Amino acid sequence: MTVSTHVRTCPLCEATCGLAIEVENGSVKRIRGDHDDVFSHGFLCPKGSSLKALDEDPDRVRTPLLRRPDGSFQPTDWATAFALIDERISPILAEHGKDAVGLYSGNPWSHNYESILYLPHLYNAIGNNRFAAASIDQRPREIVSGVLYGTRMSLPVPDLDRTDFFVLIGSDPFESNGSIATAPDWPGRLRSIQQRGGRFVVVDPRRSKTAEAADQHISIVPGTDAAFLAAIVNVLATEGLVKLGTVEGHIDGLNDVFAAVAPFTPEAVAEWCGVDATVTRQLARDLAAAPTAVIHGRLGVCLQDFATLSSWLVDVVNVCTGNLDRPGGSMFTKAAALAMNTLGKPGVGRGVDYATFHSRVKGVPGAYQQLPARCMIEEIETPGKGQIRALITIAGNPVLSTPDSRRLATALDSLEFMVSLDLYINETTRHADVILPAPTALQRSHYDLSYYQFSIRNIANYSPAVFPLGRGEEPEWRTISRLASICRGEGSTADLDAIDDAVVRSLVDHRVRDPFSNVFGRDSDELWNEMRELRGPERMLEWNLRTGPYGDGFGLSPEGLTFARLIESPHGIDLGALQPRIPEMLRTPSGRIPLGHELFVNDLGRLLARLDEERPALVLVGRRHLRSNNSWQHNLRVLVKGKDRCVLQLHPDDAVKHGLATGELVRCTTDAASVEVAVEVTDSVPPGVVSLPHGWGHDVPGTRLHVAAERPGVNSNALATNDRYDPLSGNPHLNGFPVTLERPT
Ligand SMILES: Nc1nc2c(c(=O)[nH]1)N[C@H]1C(S)=C(S)[C@@H](COP(=O)(O)OP(=O)(O)OC[C@H]3O[C@@H](n4cnc5c(=O)[nH]c(N)nc54)[C@H](O)[C@@H]3O)O[C@H]1N2
Ligand SMILES: Nc1nc2c(c(=O)[nH]1)N[C@H]1C(S)=C(S)[C@@H](COP(=O)(O)OP(=O)(O)OC[C@H]3O[C@@H](n4cnc5c(=O)[nH]c(N)nc54)[C@H](O)[C@@H]3O)O[C@H]1N2
Ligand code: SF4
Ligand SMILES: [Mo]
Repeated sequence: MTVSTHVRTCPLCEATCGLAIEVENGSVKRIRGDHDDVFSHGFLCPKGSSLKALDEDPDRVRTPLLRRPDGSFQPTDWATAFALIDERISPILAEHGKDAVGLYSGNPWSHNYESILYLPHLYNAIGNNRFAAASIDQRPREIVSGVLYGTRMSLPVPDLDRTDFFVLIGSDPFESNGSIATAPDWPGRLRSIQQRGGRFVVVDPRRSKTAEAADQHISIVPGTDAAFLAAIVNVLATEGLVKLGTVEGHIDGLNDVFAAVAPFTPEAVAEWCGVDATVTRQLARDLAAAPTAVIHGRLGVCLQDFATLSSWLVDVVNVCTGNLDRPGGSMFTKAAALAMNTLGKPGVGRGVDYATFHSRVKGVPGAYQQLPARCMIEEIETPGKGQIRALITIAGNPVLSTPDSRRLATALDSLEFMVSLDLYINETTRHADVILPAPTALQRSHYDLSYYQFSIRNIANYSPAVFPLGRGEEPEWRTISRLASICRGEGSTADLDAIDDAVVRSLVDHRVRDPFSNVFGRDSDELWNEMRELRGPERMLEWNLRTGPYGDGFGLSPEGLTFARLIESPHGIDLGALQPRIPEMLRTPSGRIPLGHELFVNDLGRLLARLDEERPALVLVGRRHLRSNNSWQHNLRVLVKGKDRCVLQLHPDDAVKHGLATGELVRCTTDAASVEVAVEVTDSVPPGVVSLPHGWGHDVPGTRLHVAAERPGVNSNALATNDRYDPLSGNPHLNGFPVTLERPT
């Protein structure tokens, strides 16, 4: 009997916990937290150990599949699958142009460095119809960061371990393990704030698990956060509490901000937000008085009408209280690899790609080479030049995760061709003509390229694959590279290794000519030769680490980071606590922070006009559960066992009003759809608000999800209409939209 222990970073959520995976005779015996991990010190949640069940799930797709006319799927080999994709996609591109092929990439894409490094190949091979889960998630935050700081991933993170006062708005890390602030063990870190004499406050319509643990819970009316935050800025300005601290000399337009928030007194917005003016005033004063403080906004503020405005106001509050870029406040990570805010000339840049192109049908602004995911429906449905005729999905399940899902499902059926790269035949991939399998996390190496960009400490950690790929299995980077090659018109058999060599070689040639790089002026042949042992994503990682801010610069700083050093450090390398980085990290054209940018200031006018509008009697918000992960881990019995999680929570007053009791079915209706769902009566939601988690509704025919289908739940996004969205980001209102309830007949 051979038992070995492998350590690996968990790729399932943003927390990046270290896992210790015991393998016996070629299969996983158990998975525990890695006590030696430099960041997580042994912490893990129930999802971490579910990687075993995922790897062993008999429903998983293991070979390429072709859809038969009756909707069932037939296994095939890779060469046949790629030849068919070429045969179907190439004529569409030739006849209708690059926009005719759309692409949707989902959340697990961002947890997989292979996909992150190779998706750009596919991006460059198609047109504007590129969509991603970011635009049903953090896109508003990315737009704010792009405009204020000059790069998409300059996302300020709360310095959790050093702050004295933490305000969390629209996030429930006791369930989600935190977001845009990568840190294992959020619950422990939040308790530590209290143990060292600090406080944390949660602003959330629901009394979430996190709110229950907080020193104060402010229950806000869904969708009104922008007005609440504007009122905080108003108090800071009018009570003379503004102090900018170290960023003082770098901010532009502050007076424009103060003028624009003048009408938003706590008294003026109290009724709209459902928050007593004294509470708002006190919070503003507490933020100003605390030795260090930070406010952090997440998903609850990103999936609503004023998502971009709210995300901007979060930064305005942090700036005005002197907490931007100081320890204990809101800081910028300096990631070891691929951090845009470490490349090029420090302190100034070209700005970002926002609103430089718009969607064809509705003219919604694009950002970062992508259009909002909500546009996908109308771009498939609407005839004309630029219509999407073929779609590629990679690691995404938009039929459960984007609004008006039933309409999207119909639109997918109207496509001329669809191909999906995924682990399962699910609600989305069942529409595909070809499904290509992806290896599981245990079968690939890992470096958390995305989440180390906004980690609360600077961390670098590489994990090799636990299991090798089996015969007939392809690494995800090669599959993506092959799809890109087909879309570039190179057929289905091009030499991917030669393409990869050419791409990396051109990166090297380019960087040695960059005067701000640590390899400026070097001989590119020499650098190229030093990487000769590596290929694919590992070589890309080596390149980015060595030329990154902690890199060895190919011998320039012998103590610096290399791929080999990561191999020698299986539990990770802690590069230290966050350090102040302004102005060095700025990449805005002006080299300053345009805080009073008209994009945001003007949107306060739109908000002001809204304050007099009548509000719907009942609105729906989402929630997450610790043992669930968006739409896709519901086929793992170890996670879904126990009581049903997809239930509609409603307040006792609303239950009485509608004559409903826990366990009874209710019909929940919007202008998009009606669903019937079991009710849970609870005062954790306020009157006028119901809560239903997303990612359920596993009862559609043609999927292969046997466990999930036993307790399918309902699809909350079938209820969301595609027409309600934040005009600045295109993010849909998946929280806070109106619903009506009735007893089913
Ligand atoms: N109402 C409502 N809707 C929401 C949200 C909400 O809070 N409320 N949250 C939004 C958010 S934050 C997000 S990020 C999106 C998520 O939206 P999506 O990314 O579209 O959905 P997921 O459920 O994450 O689906 C992931 C898919 O990737 C597959 N997969 C898993 N691992 C891999 C892999 O390694 N390789 C490949 N190729 N495939 C893999 C899974 O089988 C699944 O099909 O949902 C959004 N939708
Ligand atoms: N267990 C688990 N963990 C996950 C995921 C998962 O599905 N399950 N998904 C992962 C992903 S993709 C992401 S992006 C992160 C998200 O992580 P978080 O940002 O923590 O998201 P949620 O847990 O959905 O918490 C959002 C909170 O916003 C509240 N809310 C709703 N509407 C409003 C509003 O109008 N204003 C305010 N202030 N609050 C509102 C909701 O009640 C909810 O408590 O979690 C990640 N981690
Ligand atoms: S908290 Fe996130 S990263 Fe940590 S074990 Fe759970 S799913 Fe994995
Ligand atoms: Mo997300």
